[in-house]
Formats: sequence, structure tokens, C-alpha cells
Amino acid sequence: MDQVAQPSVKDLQKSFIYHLQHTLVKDKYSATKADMYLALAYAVRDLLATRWLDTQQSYYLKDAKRVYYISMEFLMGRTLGNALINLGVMEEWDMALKELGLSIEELQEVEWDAGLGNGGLGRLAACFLDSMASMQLPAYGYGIRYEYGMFYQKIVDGGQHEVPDNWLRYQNPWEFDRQEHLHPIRFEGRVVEFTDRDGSKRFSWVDYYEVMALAYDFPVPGYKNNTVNTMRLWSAKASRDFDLNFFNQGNYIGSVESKMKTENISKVLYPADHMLEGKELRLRQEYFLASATVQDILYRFAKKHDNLTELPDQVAIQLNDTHPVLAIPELMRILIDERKLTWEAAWEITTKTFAYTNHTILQEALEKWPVPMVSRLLPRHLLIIFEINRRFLEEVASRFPGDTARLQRMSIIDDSGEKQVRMAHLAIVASHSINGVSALHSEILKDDLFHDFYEVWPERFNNKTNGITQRRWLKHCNPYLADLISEAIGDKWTTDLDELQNLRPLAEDSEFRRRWMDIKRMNKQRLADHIYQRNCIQISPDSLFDCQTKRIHEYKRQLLNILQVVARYNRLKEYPGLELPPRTVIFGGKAAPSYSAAKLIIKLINSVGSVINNDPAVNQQLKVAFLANYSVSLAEKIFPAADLSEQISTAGTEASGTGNMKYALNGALTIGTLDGANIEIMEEVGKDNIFIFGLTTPQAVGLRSSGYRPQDYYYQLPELKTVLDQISSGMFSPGNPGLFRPLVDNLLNSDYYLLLADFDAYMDAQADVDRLYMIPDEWARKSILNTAGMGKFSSDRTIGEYARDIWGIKPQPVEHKGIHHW
Ligand code: 26V
Repeated sequence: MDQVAQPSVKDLQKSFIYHLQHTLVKDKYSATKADMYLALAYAVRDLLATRWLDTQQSYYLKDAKRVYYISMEFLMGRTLGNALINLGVMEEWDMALKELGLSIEELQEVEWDAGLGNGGLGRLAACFLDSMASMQLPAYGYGIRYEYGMFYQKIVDGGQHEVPDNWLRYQNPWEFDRQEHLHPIRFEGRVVEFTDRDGSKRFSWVDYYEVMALAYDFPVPGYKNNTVNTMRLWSAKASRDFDLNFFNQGNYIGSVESKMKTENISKVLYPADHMLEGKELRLRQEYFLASATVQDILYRFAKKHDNLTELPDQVAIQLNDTHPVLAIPELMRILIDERKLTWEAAWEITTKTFAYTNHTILQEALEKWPVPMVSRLLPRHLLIIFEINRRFLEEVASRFPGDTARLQRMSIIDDSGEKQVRMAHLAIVASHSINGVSALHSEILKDDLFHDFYEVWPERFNNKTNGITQRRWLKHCNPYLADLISEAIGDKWTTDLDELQNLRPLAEDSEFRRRWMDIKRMNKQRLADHIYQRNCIQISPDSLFDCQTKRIHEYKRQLLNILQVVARYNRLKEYPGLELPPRTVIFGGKAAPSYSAAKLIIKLINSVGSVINNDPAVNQQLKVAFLANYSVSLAEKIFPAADLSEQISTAGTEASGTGNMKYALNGALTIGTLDGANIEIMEEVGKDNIFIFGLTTPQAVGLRSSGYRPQDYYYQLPELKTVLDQISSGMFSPGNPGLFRPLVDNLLNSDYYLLLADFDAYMDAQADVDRLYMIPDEWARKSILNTAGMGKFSSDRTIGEYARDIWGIKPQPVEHKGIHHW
């Protein structure tokens, strides 16, 4: 690869001081730490700039097929550290700053996370961008530039408080507004039908109003390869017409008010990922993203092509769940109404272009929009959806004559109650590829959730097991372990994670095990310090760090974890001499603000924690810490310090999970159910190196359908009964004894997620964990074998499969020409 000479340490210092003085107009006396961070960011940005130009220029000149990853969420976290890693200049910058008396770690801590996502789906999108750039694929991420990202979580009296995440409050050196890339987005109005000159029936959308979508570009550097791709996020701006109209009416305040209202579209990320709340603003956001992106794609295509039937040869569009699915009727609308293609031609182009990824099978999270709302907001799109559905149902009817129940099940329009548009059905009908995100999940899609569709189009269904980027989730977040690994097996793992299997023989090497665990202990000490600062809880780095960090959801069963913690507490109280290794149980995660059960679970965790942590009889052997505001940057501190990774969702509910991969990559052992990607992790690391427990998916389904009776477990398991009685009688909420009763009542009377059925097996698996932790050498061996088995879970592997099987795109290496001449 053609590499332009890397700048020297002196060059870097010069650039840093230049930006401090000229971009920020500060000197070493007046500069704050934030100024220092910004000066560094601007200097690093300069290194990206020419590569970025070279990359975009080369894509344009080669006219290669591009992929567009459309997502309502990109959970990017911090940019600086990742850019330093991918540019391969971390060490040089470290030295350069040290000489100036500055710490590169401290400066990185200044950066505020870009938290434009809820959780797994948004972080997956971010890992994919890193992999696409690192694999030199001509790729773009398209999303919304929310002014407020995922809320900042504070814990007050043990409960969650949400604080707005004003992430753009300070200068953002990583974004570039592109005033020239402005697209009008239409809303409301009505449709008129007319006959055109050659006698065909046509439709025209009239009386709409317009909002402008303004592009902001963010660089996405590949790993040491000169590629810098673009993530383009849209921001809503009132159109100039809009201003004028109101001005002419002489209503100045009214005009400014309405302008603000239209600009609300990109104001805030919806923080609920468990349930569709059916808010009109959310639908507006989805169309805003879909329309702006489709217009942009067609604009770029038109620079080199005028025959729209070539679109699928030049463009692949991946829909990250159904959230951007309105891109489908939007492309159809433009092709038919504006470009005057026939329905058939437009449909062929559309279905060859789109592919859809499903990320959840939870009924409440499947998007459905009321027909009246779609009709008012997007009248033309509704007609197009109806026509897609009419033709589709005709096809189904001819394949399955007389099967009217099937037509009802498969229809894009659900008319069992208030009519609703089923977004997943629209996505399936209009895509050539439909994929799940783990082997199990993809089977569930075919066998269950989308079985009817699988019968019609089996060839469209495929699996793409998720992955994570090892650059952020090992090299960046765990530098000492990364260095130890590179010293032992070389550094090819940074771009070929399968290389990690070469660590396997080293698991038998006692000196290597010692170094491995020394690093783990150091990382644990660092996290312990962090926890002491934030939570005032003292924890020992020699205790077993048992971590469950993820969104708070009933199906993820944080509550099962806390039941186990209370049972452990009871055992320690009852048998003071009990030989158990000390444990620190760490939780992190946000609850959707509207999800009251999840919020109560947070409160319970903290309440149990304060009883246990303040009980001198046990608190040398057990501690509980809830870390506030789980985010990408906090996760980067937790994964390297974890001994045990809790992946305990009810079998058949977690589509894949990706935290499970990050923990194992950093040497944590997993305690988990046979759910999502846990199954594939078990296959890779071996059954002996993971703690699997509980019901399988068929067993869980069978138990529910044969009349599950949670109270049977309550009466049969005395330890479980004690724990539930303690929680429901107020032992952890003396001031408000009934506080947690709803959680227990729900378990005893419904327990949809089968916590009580899995409790005993979970306790047994935890006992296995304790036994193993008391044999440090064996634990270390298995820890190494876990990391060694993670090759499959690189997002590079995942993206390679998408590129080959779905997108049909190839790497396009970029030659870096250095400083640009005119
Ligand atoms: C769902 C919804 C529902 C409607 C309203 C807004 C909204 C926003 C986000 C979501 C996301 C739910 C899907 C999701 O995050 N799935 C997770 O995807 C991960 C990446 O594939 C996967 O590892 C997790 O298992 C899965 O829960």
C-alpha cells in the first residue's frame, strides 16, 4: 500500500501548537484542557482531510458500485482515539504530547460521546462503518444529526433520571456542514390524479409543505489504509419559502415559531427501543431520513449515469431494521411520478436495490403505523404502499388459492383493528435479501416470525451473524492486552481476527497466563478507581468482576441476575464461613423513560446494592455497583476489566447480542443461555470454556404453550421463595415496603420471560463459576481460550459476507497522494 511518509513527532507538535494558536487563539497560559483536546482534534483532522478527499475522488473516478447503510441510529462514541488508532499515529502523538507535558489519555477524556443511538442496533451500525472503511469498501452511512442524542442517565436515590444530551454544545471538530447538499422534503398535502399526454394515469402530490435536509459529513477512517469514508447525517432546516410565506402574512413571531416547529424533526433521538410509541414526529423523522438519502443517492448516480435501470448495478441500499423503510415507496414515487418510469420497471429497480436486516422479534418493537397518520403525512406514499400490497396479494392468492387467512396474515396492511401499515412486511416484499443477525435468530425468522414469506421466497432469507470491530474493542480499549497479543502472535489480528487462534497454545504457558492476568488485574484496578470516584464504593481488584451491561429490558433478565445476588447474600449471611470467592456484581444500562418496569429494576438493583454494600457481615465477599450512564466510552472501561459476562436473556429473545462478543474478546468468560450469538460463541470457544444454562428456545416455547405456572417454582425452591418474599415485603425498600411488589407479582402471576423456570439452573451455573474462579490457573487458561476463539466475531467477517452475498461490491484501494495540488 502506498503510504505517504508519516509526520514526525516535531511535525505533530507544530501542528498542535498551530491549531491552538490559530484555530482556537489560545496559548499555553490561557488554554483549558478542552482547548488542548480541540487543538489535538484539529491536528488529527488535518491528517484525515487529504485521505478523505483522495478516497471520495477515487470512488467518483472509478465509478464503483457503492453501498448505502441507512440507519436511524449511529452510536459512534468518541472519534479522536479511534482516528489515532486507524491512522496509526497513536504512539507518535503520545510522545509528542508528553514532551509538551500533556497526557493523551486525559485529553481523550474531554471528548463527549456521539451517542446517536439506543444500543445494539446503533452500535452495530458504527462497527460496520469501521469495517467497511477498513476493508476499503465504497460505503456511506446515512442517518440523522440529532441535536440531542441518547439521554444522559443520572442515578438519584437509586432511580434513573434523564438529562438531555446536548452533545453539540461545544465545537464539534469532526463534522462538516455541506450547505450545497440540501434536499427538499415534502409533507402533508394531497394527491391529484390526472391523465398525461399519452393517455396514462398519473399522480401528482400537491399542496405539500417543504422542510430542507442539510447534510453534515463525518469522516470514517479505515485502519491504516488511506480510505476515509463518509457518514452523512441530515439536519432539518426550514425552507426559505416557509419564512417568506409567514413574513408576507405579517406574522413575524408566528413565522419564527413555525420555523422552529419544522426544524424539530432532527431535534432528538427517540430513546425507547422496546415499544413503538406511534408518535407522529418519529414517522416524520423516518421519512425525512429516507427521502433525503434517496434523493442524495440518485443525485450521485446521475453524475455518471442517466439510465435508471442501471441503478442496482451502481447502488446497494441496506435498511437497518424497518426504521428507514419509507425509502422504498420514496424511490418508487420518484421513479414513477418524477422520472416517468412504468410501475414494473420501477419495481424491478427497487427490489434489486434494497435489502433489509431484522434486529428484533419482540412483537411490541415491530413497527406499525396507523393508516390515517400515514395518509395525512405522506398521502402519495400511502397510495404506493396500497398498490404494492394489491399486486403482492394478487401474487400470493394465485400461489395459494382460497387461503384467505394467509392473505390477512401476510398483508402489508393490518386491518384487524385500526388499519396499520406493517413496516416489516413492506420491507420483505420490496427487498431481494432479508437477514437476521445470528444463526438462531435467522432460523426463527424463517420458521416463525416471517414463515409465510419464507414459503413464498425462500431464496431471499439469509443469516449474517453480527460482529464487532477489534480496533475499537480490543486495540483501543485494552492497549496492554493488545500489545501482549501482538508480542506473542504478531499484529495481523487487527485486520484478520482469525489470527487470534494462534493464542491457543499460549493458554498452556504459565508465564503467558501470568502476564495475561496481570493485565486483567490492572484493568480491574482502573475500573475500581473509576467506580470509587463515581459511586463511592470500594471494591477489590481481586474480587471476581461479574458484569451485566446493556439496555434494561425484561427479556434481558437483569432481574434474574439480582435474584441470584440476593440468594448469594442470604447464603453468606446464613453460613458466615462459606468459601466463595469475593464478587463484585456490576450493572450498567439505560431504561427507556416510558418503561416503568425497567426503571423499577434499576431502583431494585441500587436498593439491593445499598443493603449489601453497607452490611459489614458480607461486604468483603459481595458488592453491587450500578454504573450510571452506560455509553460507548464507559463500555470501553468495563470490557477490559470484566471476568464474567452475563448474557442471560430468555432463549429465543435476544436477536444476537454484541456485548457478549466484546466481553469474550477481552478475556471474560460468559455465563449465558443458548440465545442469539451466545450459541455461536459456545461453538467457537468450546463447551468447556463457557457457562451455559437454562431452557433452550424450543423448551421455552413449549413451556409457555403447555401452561407455564411460575408459582410451582416458587413453592418448590425454598431459596427462590425467600428471595421473592424479601423483595416483595420491603426488605430492600423499608421506607416504602410495597415498592417492588409489582415486580414480584408479575413473576408469580405471569413471568413471560421464564425467570423462575431458569432460576435453579442459573444458580448452579453460578456455583460452577465460583469453583473455577478459585483455581486461578484454570480461569486464566479459559480466559485466553475465550479471546482466542473470537475470530469469527469480527465485524470485518460480517461485512465481508454482506459485501459478497448481498451487495455485490468489492474493495477499492485508495492511493494517497499527500498534500493536494490544484
Ligand atoms: C426498536 C424500536 C422500536 C420502535 C421504536 C423505536 C425503536 C428504536 C430502536 C429499536 C431497536 C430494537 C432493535 C435492536 O436494537 N436490536 C438489537 O440489535 C442488535 C444488533 O443486531 C442485536 O445484537 C441485539 O440482540 C438486538 O436486540
